[in-house]
Amino acid sequence: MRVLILGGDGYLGWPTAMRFSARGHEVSVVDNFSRRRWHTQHSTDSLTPIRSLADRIEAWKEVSGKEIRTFIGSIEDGKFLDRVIAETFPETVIHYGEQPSAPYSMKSRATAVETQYTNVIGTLNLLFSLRDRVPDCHLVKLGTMGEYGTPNIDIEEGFIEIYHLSKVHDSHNIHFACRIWGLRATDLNQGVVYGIETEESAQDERLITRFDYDEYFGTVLNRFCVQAVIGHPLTVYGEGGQTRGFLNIRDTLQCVELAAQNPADLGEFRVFNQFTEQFSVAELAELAERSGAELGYQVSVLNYPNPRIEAERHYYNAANTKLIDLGLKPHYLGEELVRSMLKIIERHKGRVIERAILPRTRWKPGVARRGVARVADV
Ligand code: NAD
Ligand code: USQ
Repeated sequence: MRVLILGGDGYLGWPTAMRFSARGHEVSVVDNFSRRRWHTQHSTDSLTPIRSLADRIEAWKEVSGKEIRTFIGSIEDGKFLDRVIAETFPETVIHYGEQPSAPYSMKSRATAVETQYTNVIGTLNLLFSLRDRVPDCHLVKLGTMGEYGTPNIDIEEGFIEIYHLSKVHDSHNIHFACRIWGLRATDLNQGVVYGIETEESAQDERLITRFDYDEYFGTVLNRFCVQAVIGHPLTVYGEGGQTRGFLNIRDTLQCVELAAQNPADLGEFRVFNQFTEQFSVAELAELAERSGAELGYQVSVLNYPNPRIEAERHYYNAANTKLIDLGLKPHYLGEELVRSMLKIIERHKGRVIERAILPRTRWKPGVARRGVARVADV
């Protein structure tokens, strides 16, 4: 299969590129390095010492004997994207190339606008290029379980009440394009991902993917594991009853592969819920505490004022049968898995920038400001 991976330098995109390449597919990746740039702007960095994309691709060729093509540019640049689609003529496009973080989007007006623009306009450009160049191509789009929020009802696999807005706009635009142009797409509403290593990246340290723990881009269990290793209290926001769907990074690769191997029909817009288990934040903190203690770390848990606007105690029951029906074999979370993450983190703990851990961005500024706002506030 000719596979084009958008966001192929990212946490999930790079391991996915290696996975498809290892399986003998013809893989091309697009990235504009915005994720690396956002970290530079905040003086933060991946815990793992990731190589440049060019170096990774060279290392992958050495290890596997396989080539991955790269295109450096932005998805919201229609001309660039159209040229890439015309040159690579993909049968499957896997779209990871977005600004993924809700806290980053809530940082300021500028970052909210940037998020909406890069995500919504990027996907829209993609839909037009697919229509004009490769109308039979299967789009596998990474959405989020956050599209549903935490409604007080069971979450089916489909469309209901909304929360994660740029992703929701994407879903509507993709749905519309399937309906009017007959394109085919799978929207993978993914839960929160944890983990570092995949089968391919474990073969050579130069292939490791990024791993973030800062307030904007680190996801909760990844953050807790880093905090456990460096002796920082685990940052449970609010009561810790927030419950989400979670999955191992290895299962992200499995799910995307299953979706690509079993494409939607022409004109079909499918929605799969991509997670394997549900946990509350407090349960994850307890797991990190227990697993850390077994390795001799002194782990404490603290309830911090919640910087987000979210329910801290709520009903949550989401369906996730469709990928299981296609053959997903989950890697379930347990102490052994957390311990193996802690051991990898231990190797890189000298790189932790502790200042980046505590949340500084409030989703709703506490005090209403009157008069002239400072530039930093807007
Ligand atoms: P990531 O930031 O590591 O990867 C995204 C990549 O896309 C980055 O390398 C970035 O530089 C690139 N990119 C962003 N905007 C781009 C643009 N306009 N043009 C070209 N390249 C661009 O994030 P990730 O964690 O790998 O997430 C990938 C996707 O999966 C996102 O859509 C995210 O919302 C979704 N997702 C992630 C998680 C998670 O827990 N990591 C959970 C659910 C859904
Ligand atoms: N949380 C804490 N402490 C922390 C970090 C997070 O209590 O130190 C809580 C948050 O308040 C939230 C939950 O943990 O209730 C999950 O937060 P997260 O930062 O791990 O994940 P989230 O913001 O939901 O975003 C991540 C990805 C995003 C994807 C989403 C899937 O960054 O791209 O869309 O997971 S989901 O959560 O299912 O919407």
